[in-house]
Order: sequence, then structure tokens, then C-alpha cells
Amino acid sequence: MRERIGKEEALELYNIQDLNILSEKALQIREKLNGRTVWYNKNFHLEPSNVCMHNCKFCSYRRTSNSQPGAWTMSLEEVNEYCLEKFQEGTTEVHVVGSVHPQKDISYYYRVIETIRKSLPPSVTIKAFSAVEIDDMAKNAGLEIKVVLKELIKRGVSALPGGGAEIFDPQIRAQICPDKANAQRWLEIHETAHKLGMNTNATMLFGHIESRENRIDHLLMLRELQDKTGGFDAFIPLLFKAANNPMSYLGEVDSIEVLKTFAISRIVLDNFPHIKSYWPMLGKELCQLTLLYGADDIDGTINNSTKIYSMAGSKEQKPIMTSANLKKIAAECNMIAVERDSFYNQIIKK
Ligand code: V47
Repeated sequence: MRERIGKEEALELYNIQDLNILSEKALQIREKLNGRTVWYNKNFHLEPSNVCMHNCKFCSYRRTSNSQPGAWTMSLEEVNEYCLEKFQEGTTEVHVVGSVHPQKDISYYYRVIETIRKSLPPSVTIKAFSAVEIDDMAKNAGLEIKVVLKELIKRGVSALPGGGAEIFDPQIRAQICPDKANAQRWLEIHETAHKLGMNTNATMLFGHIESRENRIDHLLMLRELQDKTGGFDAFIPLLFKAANNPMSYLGEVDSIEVLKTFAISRIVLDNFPHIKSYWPMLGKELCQLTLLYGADDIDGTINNSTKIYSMAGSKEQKPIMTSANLKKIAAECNMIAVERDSFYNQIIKK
């Protein structure tokens, strides 16, 4: 059996100059877990509002109130209309993530889910709310996390996205997202979800003020929870995009650092079945390259439904892909795109 990689060894991987070595190591693990498969799904995102009480310095999407230019907050009617507009034949997932609206209480979020459930066929999975949103819903309503998650499940939520993790280190968090759920709370919410039978994802926002050591510590904390629960499906390294936010002065890290971070994530997170490469943030070309550095999932068709990354300067200003586009990305890497549902079951066409 392979020895599990430790912190010092993981950090040393960053010093390898020959990228082929990192690619080879990551591909070995990737192939064992996923063969030559590149998973994708037919999905769209719903971002009910961008008015947020939190003040994350990396965020280009947040507005402080409804009256600010560029702010939106959907009524339930608008949620319904939006779902009907974005749903396409074969859509299997809606990904819901937005903001913590200072004037909306938990009943708004419950009703958003109830509205989505009524608008879309029962076969569509609702993957909803980051741990940060759930934390605030619970605190503001004076409820335990377990209670809120059970209420969401009752209304149709069956998976959690991985947002809000950023970088777990408290000193970095204090500088980039001082006023939201800390690492322990983020991990507790995912652990509770896993115990209730929900699958969840995990993310890491990298390429800003964090060190490589902060990244490795973040990965090791996720690996530890995964050892305990086995409830994570995918890990998604999110590259900091620098336009239109208070951290713009930092610029962005180069593609080599991105590829190294993907490969090292694949190597360290030996108990995560999937590493997802999110093309609306990376752009199609870099996303394709990450397939050679351990990624096995390229998210989905999106149908021009997310603004978080376009507002932060992604080159994908209107993110949309067909199954044919996604298949081409995989085929050009000598891999095979396979359509999946939210739980990584292959979709078999009748
Ligand atoms: O937590 C915000 C990130 C996340 C910026 O679970 C930024 O399948 C880069 O979690 N540059 C939300 N990143 C999105 C998210 C996600 C995305 C795709 C798939 C899944 C999944 C989850 O977006 C936030 C934050 O880390 N983010 N602003 C920015 N300027």
C-alpha cells in the first residue's frame, strides 16, 4: 500500500520544477479512482440575491443593499420564472448559492427551496446553500444546524455545495472574510450534513494572501473529516479572480501555480473520490489542462446562470456549454466525458 503523504512532503511537492512529475503522480491516483472518465452534469445555478451582510474582501459580487447599483434579490415569483427559463431537457441539478441577505430570515430561504421544488421536475436534484449561509440561517433563527438541515431536506435539498471554506487558517480568514463562519463551524456543518446522509463538496479559495502551507493545512483538515465521515464527493480548488474587489491589487497567480495546486490536491486528498475543475472560473483552456493534473470532473453545462466569476473578471462572461463542448474538452485529452447525476451515477440514455 502507498504511504499516505504528510504535511512536509506535500509542501515539498510545490518545489518540483518538472511539472511532468507532478502530472504523472496525480494522474496515477486519478486513473485508479476514475479511469479515463471526465464527469460532467447538466445543471444550472440559481443565485437568489447578491445583497449580503458579510464583507468578504475577495468578493466582486456582493452589494450592501437593494438600492446599490447591480444589486438583485429575487421574489419567489422570479425564482419560479428563472427556474423555468434555465431548465432544459435533461437538466439534473440546480445549484443554489447566493448571499446572506440582511433583511431575509430563514422562512425566505425555505420558501425559495419550496418554489424550486414546485417549478422543476422531481428528478432534478437541489444542491443548496453553502455552510456559511446555513450558519447564518441557523443563528438568526436560534436553531441548531441539525434542525435547519432537516428542514431543508424535508423541502427537497439533497446535497450541499462546497462554498464558504475559503482558507481555514484563522489569521488569513481574519483578513479576507473576518465576519463569517470559521473553519470549525464550516467543518461542523458538513459533518452534520454527512451524518444526516447528505453528500457535500468542499472548496478552497487559493492564489491570494495565503501561503502554500496554509493550503496544505486546509487540505489536511478536509482529509481528516473525510476519514471520519466519507461524506465528501468532490474537492474544488477555486482560483482567486482579481477584478472588481477589495483584493484586486493582488493580481492573479500564474497557471503553473494553478496546475501544481490541482495536482497536489489530488495527491493529498487520497480519500476524496473527485477533484472538480470549475470552468466558469478557470476558463475552458485552463480547465482542460487541469484534467492532466488530477481533475476528473468539469462541473456542467451551467446555461449562463452564474455571475460570481464573471463579475470577478473571468473570461467566461456568459458561461454556457453543451454536452458536445464538454465531450470535446475531454476527448482532446484522450479522455472520455461521462454524464452523471449529482451523486456520480452515470446517466444512461434510454
Ligand atoms: O465560497 C467568491 C468563491 C465560492 C471569488 O460545490 C471566488 O460544486 C474566486 O463554492 N475569485 C462560491 N473565487 C462558489 C462555490 C462553488 C463553485 C462551483 C462548484 C461548487 C460545488 C461550489 O466562490 C465562495 C468563494 O470561495 N469566490 N469570489 C473570486 N473573486
